Amino acid sequence: MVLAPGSGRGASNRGSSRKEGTGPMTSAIPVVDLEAGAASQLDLIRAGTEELGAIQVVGHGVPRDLMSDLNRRMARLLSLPREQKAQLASPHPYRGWRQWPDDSGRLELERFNVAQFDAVADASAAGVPAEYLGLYAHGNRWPEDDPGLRETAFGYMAACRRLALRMLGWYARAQGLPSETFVMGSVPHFRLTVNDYPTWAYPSSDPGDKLLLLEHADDSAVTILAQQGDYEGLQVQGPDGDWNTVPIIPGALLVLSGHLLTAWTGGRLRPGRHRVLAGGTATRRSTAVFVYPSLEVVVEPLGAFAPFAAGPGFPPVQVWDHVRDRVAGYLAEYGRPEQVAAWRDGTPYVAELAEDSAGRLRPVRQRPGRPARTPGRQAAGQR
Ligand SMILES: O=C(O)CCC(=O)C(=O)O
Ligand SMILES: [Fe+2]
Repeated sequence: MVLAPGSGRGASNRGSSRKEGTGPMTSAIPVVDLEAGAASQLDLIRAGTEELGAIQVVGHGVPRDLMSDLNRRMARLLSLPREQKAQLASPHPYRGWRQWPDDSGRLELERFNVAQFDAVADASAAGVPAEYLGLYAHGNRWPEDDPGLRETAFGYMAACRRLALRMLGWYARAQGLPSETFVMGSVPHFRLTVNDYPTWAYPSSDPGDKLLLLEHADDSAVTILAQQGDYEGLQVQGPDGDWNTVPIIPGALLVLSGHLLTAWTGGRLRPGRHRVLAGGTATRRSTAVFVYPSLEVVVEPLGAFAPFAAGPGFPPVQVWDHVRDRVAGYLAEYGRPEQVAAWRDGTPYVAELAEDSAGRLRPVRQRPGRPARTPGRQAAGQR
């Protein structure tokens, strides 16, 4: 049972199925090239943000070598033997490594999560006020055998945060507003999640009918998402409830609008509702950086969006209040007793998996002298 880390409540993996919203599978996500000058693409940006809450960007300024370096390191980490990865488990559902089985114990998703700061002292040094420091009480978990991962991950998060702020500037301009409209505050909040989905190849189940991550919208302002794999598993919902496949465009990043952007705009910019289908012949990975305004910022419909904000739909919310209770809320709604106990006792949590679950056995060890496996092609090891 998974609550996606960037999701609102209710985005559980429980009972995953592809039943709802079975409209035509189209591919209507706009692709914007920031190098070509976003000013000439404001119509595309407006359509993408008003109708879908999703835009693919190229020419985005996040260095390709940084993206591939992070991807390579994460692929390596996630293909390690399970007992080695378990060393990186945390009591906190959104720190370090964790496997997320469905109700029958079959692995649906494996994650490596990184917070913006390694520890309370780092957050304090960066100017996070004392009253919010508890957010970082559970430190990041880094593998000892890849000391470069930390710097790569932090570099990538910083590049995505810059992109997020740039995109918000363009989103404002596409509405005819100044690019500084969405004020992110002194220390914009962000975090990183790498999702690794197994292939779904059990004798009794049809992968074509399986969702590995249920429909949800992220709770961020925007999320910057990169996807890797050998099939297009991510879909974004359109205004008519139809599902739009997000094509894998090498080097492109998907920018998803989250609930906070919708609240800021009184509903004018819809949240990008998305879900992940099973498929492919290799594990699928995605790397998400969830970007929020600074914790002290209060998000409420801005004056320019007042005409859209009729009714009680968007009460003011401080970002701190929006993020502080995510773990408690998740555990109250979906937590299994052993998960709740691990959180309460401060012990790292490693989920039980069913006998036949993917992700249970050690991956096949590489023989010396053989080239490294292609990232994402560790499906055999997941059985
Ligand atoms: O795997 C994906 O493409 C989407 C992941 C996602 O929605 C999330 O982590 O919130
Ligand atoms: Fe998401």
